[in-house]
Amino acid sequence: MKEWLNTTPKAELHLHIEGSLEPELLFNLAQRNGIALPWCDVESLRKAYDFSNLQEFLDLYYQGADVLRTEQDFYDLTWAYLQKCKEQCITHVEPFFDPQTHTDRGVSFEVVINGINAALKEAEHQFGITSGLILSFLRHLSEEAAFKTLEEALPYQDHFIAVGLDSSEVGHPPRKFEQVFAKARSEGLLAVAHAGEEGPPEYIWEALDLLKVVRIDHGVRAIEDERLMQRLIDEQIPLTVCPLSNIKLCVFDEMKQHNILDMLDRGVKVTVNSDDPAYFGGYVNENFQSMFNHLKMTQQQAEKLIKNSFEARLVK
Ligand code: ES4
Ligand code: ZN
Repeated sequence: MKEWLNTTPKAELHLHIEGSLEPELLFNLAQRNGIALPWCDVESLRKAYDFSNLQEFLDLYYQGADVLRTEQDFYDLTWAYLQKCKEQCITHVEPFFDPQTHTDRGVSFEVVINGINAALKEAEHQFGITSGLILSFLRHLSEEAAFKTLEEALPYQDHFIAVGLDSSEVGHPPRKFEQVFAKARSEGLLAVAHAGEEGPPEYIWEALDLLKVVRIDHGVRAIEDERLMQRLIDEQIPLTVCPLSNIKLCVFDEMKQHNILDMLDRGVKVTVNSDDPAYFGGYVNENFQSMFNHLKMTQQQAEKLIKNSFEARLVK
């Protein structure tokens, strides 16, 4: 099974590039930039990756991102992820980046997007990995702040294809961002949003009806709302599910309880993704491997999940 997994072309549609920052690279970049870290070594940092909810993870994730300062840092971060893609036979990626995480601490938008974009282009050239970048707004910040970010981003529109919505979900419903998503769509961008990870099914309805997203990130709580399930099935709206992430953030207590295969068997267009692989214990193949081990996934189900990912691409 491992051999088949390692050699079958796959796509990844839910990956935060900042969440692919492995502790080793984090320490290297801190040293290169003369930044003091609160952890004494790589092992003690890894030990801190023990979360009981989304917010506990986000606090560490934003702290980790502080070592990213220069265009070269963003290039190296993205390049390391793309090397992993090559190893795991991931041939198409649609990564998120969170510009506000960087611009709010004085790193310019241009530095961030140019570093990421240069690595994506080089990987297409060297490895044939295709990609489409997604600019994600931080939902714990205001809609006005998202508007400012969009304005800054529009001159670089040829470097990204869509807008997304991430960070602390509960208390920050999609409806808070209705106007800025309308503006982004009017500029020709596609829309996706995290919804139904920790938040209720209502947030998934809002993402679809108010933000007009073409894909839902996570969406696992849709299973609590039968009418929503029927809509996802009827309209074949893709969900970018991240099984290991959901276990690490206690959305499900253990992998055995994950609902991804129940959704798949009911006809929902679910896909398998890694979310923040450096923090959650694995890339796409480790997510599939865990599903084989704990959910008794068949190869046929895995093939369908992979096919779904290619069909759910924004860049076709
Ligand atoms: C995230 Cl797992 C998750 N959920 C929401 N926002 C995020 N940003 C990075 N990872
Ligand atoms: Zn995510």
